[in-house]
Amino acid sequence: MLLLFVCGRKTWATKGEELEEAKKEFIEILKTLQSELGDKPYFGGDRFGFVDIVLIGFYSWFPAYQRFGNFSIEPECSKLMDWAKRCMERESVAMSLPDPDKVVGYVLQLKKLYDSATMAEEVILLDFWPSPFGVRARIALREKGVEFEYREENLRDKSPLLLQMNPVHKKIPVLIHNGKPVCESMNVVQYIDEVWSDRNPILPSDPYQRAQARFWVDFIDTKLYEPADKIWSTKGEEQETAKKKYIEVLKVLESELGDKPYFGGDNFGYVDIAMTGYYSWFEASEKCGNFSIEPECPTLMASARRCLQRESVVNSLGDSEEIVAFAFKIRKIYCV
Ligand SMILES: N[C@@H](CCC(=O)N[C@@H](CS)C(=O)NCC(=O)O)C(=O)O
Repeated sequence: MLLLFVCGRKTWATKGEELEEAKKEFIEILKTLQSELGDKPYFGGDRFGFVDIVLIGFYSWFPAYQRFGNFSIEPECSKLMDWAKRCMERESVAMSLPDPDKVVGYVLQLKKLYDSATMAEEVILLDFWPSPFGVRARIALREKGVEFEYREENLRDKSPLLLQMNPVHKKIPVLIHNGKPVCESMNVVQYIDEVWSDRNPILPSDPYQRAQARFWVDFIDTKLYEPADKIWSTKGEEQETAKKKYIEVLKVLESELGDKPYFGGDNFGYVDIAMTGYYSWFEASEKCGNFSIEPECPTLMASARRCLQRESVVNSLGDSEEIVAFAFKIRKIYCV
C-alpha cells in the first residue's frame, strides 16, 4: 500500500521518464491486488474487511492520478474497479470518502506549490575575472544570495554562447536567467534587483532617489571609464592628462558622496556597486600611473574601503595583486 501511495504521488508530482515509470508501477500494483482479489466480491471474501478498508481510501484519488498522469486505470483493472464500485455502495464507505472532484482541486493546488518550489532557477554569468563590469553583476547576485554558475570567458576567443547571448556588443558580463540573456552590467544589476525584489534592495524605492542613483551611474560610466582606461594603456603626456581627468571626476563623485558612508546612504546600493568595479582597479591604476588617490579624495577612499570589505565584494573580487599583475601585463602589450 505504501508503494501504491508513492507511485500515486508521482503521477502528479513528476514528469517524463519518472512519470512513465510511476504509471507503469502503479498499474502493476493494482493488477497484483486484482489477482489477489480473484473472483471474490471483497478482499475479505464475502465480507468487507481489513484490506478493503485500507485500499478503498485510494479510490477517490484515482481521478486525480488519471488526470494529472494522463492515463486510465479501468481498461487494465476492470475487476478491481468493479470491486471499488461495490464498496462505494456501502453507506459507511460512501459517507467517508472525499468527493473526487475536491481531491482533483486539492492536488491541483499541491501541484502548483510543488512546481514553483522545485522549478530550478538557472542563473549563469558569462564573465571575465578582472572585469570591473563583470564584478558588478557578481556582487549584485551575492548581495541577493542568488546561486549562480560562473563561466569564465576567454575574450580573445569568445565562446559561441557569448556571441549568441550578446550579439550586439559581444561583451561580458551577460546574465543568462532561465535561458534568457541580459546584457550591460548596470542593466544586469537592475534586473537582478527587480527579479529578486524580496530581499536586500539595491535601488532605492523612492522614484526621485532612483532617478538620482541612475544619474550618477550614468555619470560614472560616461566620465570615469575613459581616463581610467588611459591610465594603464598610455604613457607620457596622455597618461598625465588622463590622471588629472580621473581625479577631477572622482572629486565630483566625492562631493556627491558627502559624509554618507555609501552613495546609497547607510546602505550599499546601486551607485556603490557601479563604483566598486572601479575601486577594484584603484590599486592597479595607482601603480600603473604612479600616483595616489587617497590624498586627493580621502572620503571617497574611506567609502571604497568600506565597500571592498563587504562579504559580497570580497567573494566576488580576485586578489588585488593579481589585478595589478594583469594590468601591467596588458599595459606591456599596449604601450611599453
Ligand atoms: N558597458 C559594458 C562594458 C562591458 C565591457 O567592456 N566588457 C569587456 C570586459 S571588461 C569585454 O567584454 N570586452 C570584450 C570586447 O570588447 O571585445 C557593461 O557595462 O557591461
